[in-house]
Amino acid sequence: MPGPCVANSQQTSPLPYLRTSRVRLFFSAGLMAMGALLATLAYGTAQAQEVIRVATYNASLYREKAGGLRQALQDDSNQAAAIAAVIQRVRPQLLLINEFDYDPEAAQLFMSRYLERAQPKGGEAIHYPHHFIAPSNTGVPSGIDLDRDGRIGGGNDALGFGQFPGQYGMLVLSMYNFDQENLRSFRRVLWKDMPNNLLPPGWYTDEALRILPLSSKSHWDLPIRLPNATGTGTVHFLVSHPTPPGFDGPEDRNGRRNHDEIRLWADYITGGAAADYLVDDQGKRGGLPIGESFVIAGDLNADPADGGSRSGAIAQLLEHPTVNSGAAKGLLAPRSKGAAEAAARQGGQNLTQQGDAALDTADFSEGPRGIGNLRVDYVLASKDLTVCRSGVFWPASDDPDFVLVNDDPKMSSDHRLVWLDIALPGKACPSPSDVVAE
Ligand SMILES: [Ca+2]
Ligand SMILES: [Ca+2]
Ligand SMILES: [Ca+2]
Repeated sequence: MPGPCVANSQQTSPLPYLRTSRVRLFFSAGLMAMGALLATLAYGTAQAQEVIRVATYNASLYREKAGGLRQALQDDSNQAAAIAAVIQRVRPQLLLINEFDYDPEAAQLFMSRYLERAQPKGGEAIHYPHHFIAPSNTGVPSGIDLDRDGRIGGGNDALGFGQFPGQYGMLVLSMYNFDQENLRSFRRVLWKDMPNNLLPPGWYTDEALRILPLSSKSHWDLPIRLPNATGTGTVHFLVSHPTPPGFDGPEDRNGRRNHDEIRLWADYITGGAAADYLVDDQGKRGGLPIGESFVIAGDLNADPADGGSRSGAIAQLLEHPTVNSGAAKGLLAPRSKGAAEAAARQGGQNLTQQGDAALDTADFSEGPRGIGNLRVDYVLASKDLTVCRSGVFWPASDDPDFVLVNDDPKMSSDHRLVWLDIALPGKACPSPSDVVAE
């Protein structure tokens, strides 16, 4: 059942389809604590009172036609049930779902018919009082032959690759309220307006450059209000889904766009002059004020060592001076036994990769045109935030949860859920004796 709207949220929000309820926030706090306690027993979850669990999950909840996802969710979708089961096991308080077709009704259906019902192999039902969904550039016709195949139309000529407007969109679910006055989106920033961009030389016409956005889906800054000793503190949830670097030619237009989509957030968290070109869809210029806390989340389609992204693409964030280094590339970087085991079991391209297979987050093909498994899904905290634990939900083959992934993209997704536990403002991490290594 959809949560009731705060009366003025539609008017005050610069972006559509924010649903929130303060009544439910208080009501759900008790349930959340109880759910967290149960989850501690089942899955070793850290205490929700001390930490916030932030996650990203490319859930492959897209379909081939507009309305297809809604239809699939109205019928009983085994795939959606498996995705919900994973979310119920990990129980993040703040979650980005990538590849969720833009459809507010589908978002309601996914919550009410899947997350809010205990799923086979899942945990307790989980209720998110707040969610955010908004239009995506994917599938929006450009009217221009962007891929230069001599015809106008189809997914490759859309503002972002997609068969219909909103395919492969994004959905954010939250236990905490959004700061509705300060939501920002960067869906309309033009690629040509980024200084020193990597636009493929000579590929796009002037006509194309006048309309081609940088963001293939959208980039959202969702300020989340977290409880702290003095009331609330804000963490900016910076979410996106840069285009995959393949599916193009020697001009590497997608690899170049992927690099620059990642750079948008790097410039944003640098702030100052570096972000001066960024004008959000609400008309406000500039990046994140210095000193603000943030968490960057998403399938960023770039592995630090392997795959087809531009050299240094993800390093723009992993090496950024304001990003928590230990949780980005150190001992607290999210990893799993299942990923390491899958790389060895699946062999092929995985055997010649350079990166640590335990850090992989996506089970890609080892076929003739495959690239093997990669680390592409990230939750990156700002340096001022204390990261307590991290993980990737990728069960090993001797784990009963393995059926939720099963080396089969159709079982749930070709990506795995990635999470960080971050100490709430003014709180410390749970004592080391409570910490269970994932
Ligand atoms: Ca074309
Ligand atoms: Ca694979
Ligand atoms: Ca790998």
